[in-house]
Amino acid sequence: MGNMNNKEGFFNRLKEGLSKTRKGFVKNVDEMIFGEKILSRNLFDDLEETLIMADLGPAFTTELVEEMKYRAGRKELDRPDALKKILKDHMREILRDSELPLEIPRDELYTIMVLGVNGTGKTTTIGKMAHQFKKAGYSVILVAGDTFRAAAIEQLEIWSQRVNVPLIKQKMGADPSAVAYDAVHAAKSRKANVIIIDTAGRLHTQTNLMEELKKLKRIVGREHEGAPHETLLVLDATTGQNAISQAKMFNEEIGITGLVLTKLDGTAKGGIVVRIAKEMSIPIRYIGIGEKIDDLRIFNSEEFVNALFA
Ligand SMILES: Nc1nc2c(ncn2[C@@H]2O[C@H](COP(=O)(O)OP(=O)(O)O)[C@@H](O)[C@H]2O)c(=O)[nH]1
Ligand SMILES: [Mg+2]
Repeated sequence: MGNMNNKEGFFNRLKEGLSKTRKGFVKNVDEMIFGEKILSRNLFDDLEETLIMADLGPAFTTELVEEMKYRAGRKELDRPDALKKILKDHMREILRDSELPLEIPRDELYTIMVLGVNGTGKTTTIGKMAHQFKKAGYSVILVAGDTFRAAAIEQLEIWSQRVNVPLIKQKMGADPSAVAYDAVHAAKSRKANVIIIDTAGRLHTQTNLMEELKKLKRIVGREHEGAPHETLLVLDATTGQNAISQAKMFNEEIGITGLVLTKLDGTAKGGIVVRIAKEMSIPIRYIGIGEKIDDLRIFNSEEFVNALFA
């Protein structure tokens, strides 16, 4: 019973985190369909506009509306509310392809490098991940690879104290590769399971940042075979098209193996998750639904769609 309540509380918190998108996009869809007795051209146009507004993206939207029109033409849809089921089913189908949670082995060193533009939520996500990993019984080491600002090192240090995991750091301005080098060796001698490396995110168009990140990746790989096992890009869901451009840019330059979409609680355009799933073939590992320590969720397509339409 207690477990039941826990599960329910967990789901309710996700619902709450997605409430802006539900109140915006889902409510719009409902209002549009409600009271309509026939499937009309206008209805399809309105729906198309709503999906675009909620950032589900042109590829998904066009495909979906085309299918709806096709099925309406074949008289397979009797009432407007049949559209909502098609929308949900399509979302599920697209999102399922992007669902692939991280699998971290128990008895080997696993290295995660966290990338992203300033302010997307890298450091916060690292703190939340460290908390989850620790709860799951892994020994974690955090690495202050954003040496560009003193405040960035301090922020990660606060998380390391809060979660009670060690931090490897050097002074501000130090070479991030040198910090990561130390961390890999510390992890080996302490027999730690997981290393999470924070990085700087000043302007992604700056070539020297990309060079620095490439070097960091190379050094980590040189010091430990197969590392980094995960190159995780953190995207701010409130930034829409920018998030897509950043994903493409970082993927071309560095190679990205997983995505995190943060701040879904802060936007009515949570459809961006669908857009990213449709346009990028990189798994979405986590979603951020708030600033608190438990507000990072392993991405689960079914849960996401259910919470959105609940
Ligand atoms: N509402 C909300 N805020 C978040 C989330 N993730 C991060 N933040 C906030 O975003 C701001 C920037 O985060 P930070 O981790 O410093 O970003 P970084 O520059 O990429 O390291 C902080 O105020 C965080 O608390 C989220 O999922 N939801
Ligand atoms: Mg940071």
